Amino acid sequence: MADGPAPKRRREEAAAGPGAPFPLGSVRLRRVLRDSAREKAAFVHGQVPGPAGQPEDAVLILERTPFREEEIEELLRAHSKLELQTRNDIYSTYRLYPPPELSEIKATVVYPATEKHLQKYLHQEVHLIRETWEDYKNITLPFIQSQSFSIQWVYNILEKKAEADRIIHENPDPCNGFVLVPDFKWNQNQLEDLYLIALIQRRDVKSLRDLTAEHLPLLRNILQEGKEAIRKRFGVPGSQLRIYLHYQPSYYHLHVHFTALGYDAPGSCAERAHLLEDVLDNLLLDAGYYQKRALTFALRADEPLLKKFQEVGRV
Ligand code: M7G
Repeated sequence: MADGPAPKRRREEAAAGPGAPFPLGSVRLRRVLRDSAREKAAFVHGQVPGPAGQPEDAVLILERTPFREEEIEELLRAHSKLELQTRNDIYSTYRLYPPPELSEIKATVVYPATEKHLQKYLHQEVHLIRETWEDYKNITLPFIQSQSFSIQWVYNILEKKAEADRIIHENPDPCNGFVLVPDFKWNQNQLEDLYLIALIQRRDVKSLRDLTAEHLPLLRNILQEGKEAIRKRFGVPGSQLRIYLHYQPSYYHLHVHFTALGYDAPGSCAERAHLLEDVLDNLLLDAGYYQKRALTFALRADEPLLKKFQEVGRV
């Protein structure tokens, strides 16, 4: 399950910027990891032939995109087929087949994918953990040091080796600076599901657990400059943004999520999201707040970290 650094070929591709598109047409479907009717998304394990012809794993996330207001009239007018399904009194339902240019599917590819990526998207039961500071030091920290997702993609953004043209705002200060980019989860076509992330320039802060009063200027910059940049670029005021950190994150390089308040973003639930303004207040009240209090998070049934907590009778 160890992920370690991204394979060399992947790093070179990423460093070189966008290369040839992933060969979606030659994917062999292995299994559907998760299929969410509510999110209108399928998470799929597929394989493509690697450089020596051997099958290599990929994760594909296929999502139906939200409607755009300016396209709705065209969608109703220019459909290629319309089938009446049922009619009852004043109610009726139809199958409407849109023309190809209005039936976009957002496809996100992780390739080559590790076993840990496959696990991340596999639907499983979840359990709540209440992690004390001692648990963090004795169980979680050694675990995340031994195995966590590669953060090469973060360094590529910070070093302008990838996504440089997507940067919305940058504060280059090595200690209190950050880069704001659209999150992979957002296709930028509509504001309803607006989603950006701020990645800090410094590389020594893994997560919420590392934060102390020393980081207040950095966090204030992210809050103020991030809100201002989003207002300027997208016209969305700070009062309509949900600005938060995840605990546990998937990637242990501190980052802050900015999502549209009206969007029920994955991971914005009470057991994972910590509002940035609350984090600031907590650190003002007590510089060592996050090295003292217990934090709650959910883990999927077969995650090795859950096993570690079970071994010492903490679950
Ligand atoms: P997280 O809290 O560490 O984990 O957030 P999560 O993925 O379980 O939410 C990391 C965020 O970075 C997520 O919102 C991802 O969608 C986003 N993300 C991940 N990758 C690999 C990339 C990337 O390469 N580029 C961009 N722009 N966003 C990414």
